[in-house]
Amino acid sequence: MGDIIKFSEAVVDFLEKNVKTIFSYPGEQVLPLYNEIEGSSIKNIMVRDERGAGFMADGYARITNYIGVCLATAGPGATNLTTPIATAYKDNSSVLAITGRCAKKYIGKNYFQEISMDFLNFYKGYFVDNAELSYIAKAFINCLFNKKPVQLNIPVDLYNEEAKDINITTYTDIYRDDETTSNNTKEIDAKKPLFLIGQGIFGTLSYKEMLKISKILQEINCPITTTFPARGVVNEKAYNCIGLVGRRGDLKSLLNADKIINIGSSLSYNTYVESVREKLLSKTINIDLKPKSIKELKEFFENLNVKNNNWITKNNDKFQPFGDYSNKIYEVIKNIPEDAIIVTDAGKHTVFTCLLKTCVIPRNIISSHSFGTMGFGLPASIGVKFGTIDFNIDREVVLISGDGGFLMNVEELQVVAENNLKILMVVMKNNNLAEFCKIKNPNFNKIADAFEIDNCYIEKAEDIGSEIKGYLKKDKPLLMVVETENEQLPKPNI
Ligand SMILES: Cc1ncc(C[n+]2csc(CCOP(=O)(O)OP(=O)(O)O)c2C)c(N)n1
Ligand SMILES: [Mg+2]
Repeated sequence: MGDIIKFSEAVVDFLEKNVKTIFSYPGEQVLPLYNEIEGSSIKNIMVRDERGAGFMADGYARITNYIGVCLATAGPGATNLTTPIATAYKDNSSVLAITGRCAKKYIGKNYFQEISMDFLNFYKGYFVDNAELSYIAKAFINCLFNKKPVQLNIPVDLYNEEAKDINITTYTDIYRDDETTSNNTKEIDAKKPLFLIGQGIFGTLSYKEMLKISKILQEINCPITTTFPARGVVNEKAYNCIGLVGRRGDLKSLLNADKIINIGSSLSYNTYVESVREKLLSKTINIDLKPKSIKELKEFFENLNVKNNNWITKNNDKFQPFGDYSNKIYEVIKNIPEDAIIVTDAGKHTVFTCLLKTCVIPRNIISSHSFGTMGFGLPASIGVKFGTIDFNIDREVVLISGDGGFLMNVEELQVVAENNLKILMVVMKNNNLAEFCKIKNPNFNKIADAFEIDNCYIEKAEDIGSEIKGYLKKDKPLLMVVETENEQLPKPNI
C-alpha cells in the first residue's frame, strides 16, 4: 500500500539525485511537478520569463560541463523556451528542458494551451506517454553525453499515476558506456602540423579537470589553435598557443599548416571561414575524442605520435583598443581577475571583448557563439553564477552586455536580487544597436534601484578601475552602466 510512488515523486527523487538546481516557471500543466520540486532538496530558481530559465540552464551547463535543467509549462511557457533551446543546440550545450502538456486524452483536440510540441526538438525530444522513469534517465543520458538540448514533454495526468521502473534512481543505473576509448597510437605525418582544439575536447570532464588540459597541451611541442568556445583550454600566454582562429582570429597558421589535427571542433563557419573553407577541410584530420577523465586525455596525447615541430613563431600583435568603446571594455577586462568568467551578450561589445581578452582558463568567455542571441547575457551569467556555487568553482562572474540586449531579459534582475548573486553586470550604453540604428534607453540606474541592486554610472574610462576594486571587496551584485561613444569594428575574416 504505502509502497506506491506517484510519478511526480519518482521524477523528483530522480532529479534530486542528479541535479542541484533547476530554473523554472510554473503553470497549470507542470504544477504537480513544480510543487513536488518546491518540497524537495533541489534549489528551485523561479525566473521571470521562461527565456531566462533556458539561458540560465545553458550558462549553468557551460560552466559546469554538466547538465542544466529548465522547466516550463505547455504552450506559451514552452514557446518562450524556443530561442534558448536553439541557442544551446547551436553551441552544443546540455540543456534538459522539461515541459508540460495537457492530459493525454486532450492532446491534438485543441485543448487550452495545446499545440504540437515538436518545435523544441531541435536535437531530440521525448514524449512521455506513460509513467516510466526510464524516460527521464534516457533523456538525461542523451542530453549529457551528446552535449545537446533535449526536451522531456510530460502530460499533466501522468504525475498522479503510479511510477514504473522505480529501481532507476540515477542515470548511471541504465547508462552503458559502449564507446571504446581511442587509446590506439596515432601517427601523424606532417612537417607543419597544427592542432585545432574545439570544445568537444572537454568531453564530460568536470571544470576542475578541464583546468588540467592546459598543461597537457603545453607539453606537446606543436602549435595549438582553438575555436572561440574552446579558448583558454590552453593558456593563451603559453609559448605554443597561437590562440583563436577563424572569423575573429588568425588565418595564417591555418593556411600555412600542412595538416590540421582537429580535436573537438565542429568546424563551423566561424572557424573555417567561407573564403578558405574548402582548402582547410582538405588537409584536416578529425580525431574523435570525448574524454570521460583527464587520465584518458593524458594517455591519448602521450600515445599520439606527432613530429615535434614548433614551426610557427607566435605573433604577439594583439588588437589594441583605439576608440572610446574598445578602451572602456579594455578597462573592464584589465580590472577584473584574469580568470573571471566573462559572459557576453551579442553585439559590438562581444567582438571587442573577444579581441581584447587573453583567455587563460577554459570558459574565460561564454557567449552565444553560433546563434548570436541577444538577451542571452544576463540570464546566462546568472546560470553561470549558480554553476560556480554548486560545483565550488571559485571564480568571479562578469557580464558584459550591450544596452539593447540587456533590456531584452532585464526582468531577470529580480533573480539576481532575490538570491544576492555576486555578478558584476556591465552595460555598455552606446545608445545604439551595433551599427544598425540609434536607440533611446531607459534610465538603467533607476531600473537597478527598483530591483534594489547597487549601481553606478561611468562616464570616464579612468573611473572604471576604482569602481571594480570596490565591487570586488563586497559580496553583492553591481550594475555598472558605462556611457560610451559608438565605435566601428575592425573587419572580420570572411
Ligand atoms: C534576438 C536577436 N535579435 C536581433 C539580433 C541582431 N543583432 C545582432 S547585434 C544587434 C545589436 C546589439 O546591440 P547592443 O545590445 O546594444 O550591443 P552593441 O552592439 O551596442 O554592443 C542586433 C540587433 C540578434 N543577434 N539577436
Ligand atoms: Mg548598444
